Amino acid sequence: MNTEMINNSSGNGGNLKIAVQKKGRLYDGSMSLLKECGIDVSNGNNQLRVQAANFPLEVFFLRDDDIPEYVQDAVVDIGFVGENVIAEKNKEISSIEKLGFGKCRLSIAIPKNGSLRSIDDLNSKKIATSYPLILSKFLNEKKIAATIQEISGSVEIAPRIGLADAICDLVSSGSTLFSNELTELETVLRSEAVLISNKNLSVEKQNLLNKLLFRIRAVKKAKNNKYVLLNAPNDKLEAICKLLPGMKSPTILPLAEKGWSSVHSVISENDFWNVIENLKTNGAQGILIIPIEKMIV
Ligand code: PRT
Ligand code: ZN
Repeated sequence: MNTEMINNSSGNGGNLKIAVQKKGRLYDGSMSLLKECGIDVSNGNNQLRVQAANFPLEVFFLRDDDIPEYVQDAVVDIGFVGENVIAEKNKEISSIEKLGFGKCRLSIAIPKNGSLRSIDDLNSKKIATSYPLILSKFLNEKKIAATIQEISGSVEIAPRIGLADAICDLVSSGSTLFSNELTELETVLRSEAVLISNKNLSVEKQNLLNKLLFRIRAVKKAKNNKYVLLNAPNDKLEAICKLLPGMKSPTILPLAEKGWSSVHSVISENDFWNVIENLKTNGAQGILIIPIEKMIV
């Protein structure tokens, strides 16, 4: 598919055009996020582009590698794509917001039982990768003189077939490395899906992007927080409230049983278990944790 096909396929100038990976690891996360933002997009017939039913958004389904260039060239206005692809393609685009899915790392990996031990051992060795630009920057920074062997897929088999001494590839669970008897030596880049944008959006499109961004942030915030309800003896309320800053401050309601209150608040997913343990040691009882659907602060 080429740029002209996409340009010719769209007649509606009032729409914000978003590029989403057609199929692959970012597809589900991208489509769920749009859904959670209340935007209905059906991609039943494997189409190139789909108009959202209830938001001025046109979704283009593309290969992830093409997304930064299409955003730079204003073929589409915005896109969901991995930070690894953004760094490798090195286009003139703005990264707007991390999206919390598609998390992985680009790592150098070496044969488990080989002679390589540290990144300095990579001097004058050959490293296979699909990320030559990111890897060459990394090697330059570390002053390592290795040869980069660019390959487009199945990077993990390169050492076994004698094509390279090490690899630089994406890792998430680590099971691909494990089953190929490779081990991680160094993380080169951490990545997740991000929302990117063209640098020269019209005011109208910028307003639509702001609307979408408002929804994305509400969805993200809700995912990172939980609603907590608990009962506490009144003499412990002060200590418990200090553990629960909430959105403004916790809501406190008297219980039917004298001397006890119900406390409602919001806690962050990050320090969730610590806070729960501290609440318990400070006398909280009957703690209920409830997921939040959207959170607007
Ligand atoms: O067709 P198209 O070009 O759109 O798709 P693609 O095949 O290039 O990409 P795809 O779908 O594999 O990945 C899309 C994006 O998902 C990547 O650019 C990353 O931003 C992100 N992502 C997250 C990953 C992984 N995790 C991942 N584990 N992309 C690839 N992998 C591969 C990795 O290359 C290796 O082969 O999975 C294997 C390792 O996984 P583990 O779990 O065994 O460690
Ligand atoms: Zn790709």
